[in-house]
Amino acid sequence: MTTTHEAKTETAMPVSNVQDRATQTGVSPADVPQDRIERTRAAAYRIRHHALNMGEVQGQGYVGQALGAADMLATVYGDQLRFRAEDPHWEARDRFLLSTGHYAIGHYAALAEAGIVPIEELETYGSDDSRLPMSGMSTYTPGMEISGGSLGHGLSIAVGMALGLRYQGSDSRVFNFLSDGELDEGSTWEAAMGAHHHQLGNLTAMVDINALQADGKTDTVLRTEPVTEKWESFGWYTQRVDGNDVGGLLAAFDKAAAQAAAVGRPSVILCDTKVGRGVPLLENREKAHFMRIEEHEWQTCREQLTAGYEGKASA
Ligand SMILES: Cc1ncc(C[n+]2csc(CCOP(=O)(O)OP(=O)(O)O)c2C)c(N)n1
Ligand SMILES: [Mg+2]
Repeated sequence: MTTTHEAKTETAMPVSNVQDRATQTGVSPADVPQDRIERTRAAAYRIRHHALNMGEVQGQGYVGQALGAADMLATVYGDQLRFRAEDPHWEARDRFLLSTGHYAIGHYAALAEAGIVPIEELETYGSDDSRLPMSGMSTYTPGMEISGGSLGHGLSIAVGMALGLRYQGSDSRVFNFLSDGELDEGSTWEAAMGAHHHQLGNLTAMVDINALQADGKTDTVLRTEPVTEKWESFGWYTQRVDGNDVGGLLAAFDKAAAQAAAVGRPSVILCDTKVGRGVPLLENREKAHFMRIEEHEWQTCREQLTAGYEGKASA
């Protein structure tokens, strides 16, 4: 590995981010305070940086997805999710379910950023005996609620959890992270129908629409558009945002929370993202689903990431 592995900004998320949900009232990106945007953008930068360092250990991996989804993960973990870093099983926590097991690299980076997994441990990613296997496993990793490698099951589990929490009188929320490939699965739509039927206002789904799947572009594998209308017709409160715009994401998550409390129906945030986002070298790479990155390229990736972040941060 090369040496420059320190993320540029040192401030980490609060170790425990139990927060007053009533304060989250922004309804459009313009309403979201700038310091909240900057804090989330900095967290997303660090998540991307961690993901590059982890990818370098193996020389390859699902790095493009981690870079693309970093803004979504930073928004959820840094701003929305209720958890206690020192007690990942805390009963009153919100649940974050990663149904796309192969996105684990990005999720581990977010868990490290949240203080749930030590940052030093990230370099064990994908190695024998590591708690951080290539595909997310609930029995291995603190904060990993489900084993999600078999795609299309996450939303069904989320529906069950949301129902169970409601029966228990809990105000915990359930967040499910899906990929656009998971929209090919019939089970996703069964779960969507069930969530609406049971008026699960405590459930928020977010879909990473990176327009890519293992076998190629989503619209050539199985066309899922018009995605927004599909979720709407299933009765969900539906928003579609630029998934790489932190201000828009924060506003959308705020609206989802407010909507859920008001009418008790599930929310979905459809996030259009770019694979490899933040690292131009990787943004247009062929075979982006599972990237092979040469030894000499990793440092360039980190430099491009930092240059882009600093440019944005001073804009
Ligand atoms: C039920 C199931 N079918 C097939 C696979 C094989 N598989 C792994 S990743 C993947 C692509 C799914 O699409 P998406 O998550 O959108 O891909 P990405 O954006 O990460 O390229 C597939 C088909 C699987 N893991 N589970
Ligand atoms: Mg995809």
